[in-house]
Amino acid sequence: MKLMRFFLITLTVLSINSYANQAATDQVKFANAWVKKPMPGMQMTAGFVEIENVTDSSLRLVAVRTSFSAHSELHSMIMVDNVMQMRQVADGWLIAPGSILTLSPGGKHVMLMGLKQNMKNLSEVTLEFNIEGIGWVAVPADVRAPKI
Ligand SMILES: [Cu+2]
Repeated sequence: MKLMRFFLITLTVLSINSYANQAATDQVKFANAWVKKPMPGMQMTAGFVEIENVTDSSLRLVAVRTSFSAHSELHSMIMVDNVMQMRQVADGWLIAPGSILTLSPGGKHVMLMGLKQNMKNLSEVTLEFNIEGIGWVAVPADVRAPKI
């Protein structure tokens, strides 16, 4: 009984410190998470995901992080003098109630920089997303070559 209580307390602390608890992750649904297999010699790549807000209020994706990249940023694409450029977004992205935020090639994406050497050998990695008011949520993502 005492041991059980110890485990429960430990679990609670862990979920507050590192990941959102199950009740919190029930507020968002993640789908189609994947990371582009980096080009040979490249230290950066991009990640994509669909995040659905299944609550009645707005949510905001504010940050991303991984254990295999030194820096991770949220990027959007904008036109500058007829040239597409990517920019880090300052305040993340709002996800309206019931809507899906889509990160996909050519559009919004997760920029992963300073990749660890072994990353190109992995077929699955973990992306962590920070949703304001919920906290960090870990999402498994396939590593795959982009469709050409
Ligand atoms: Cu980018």
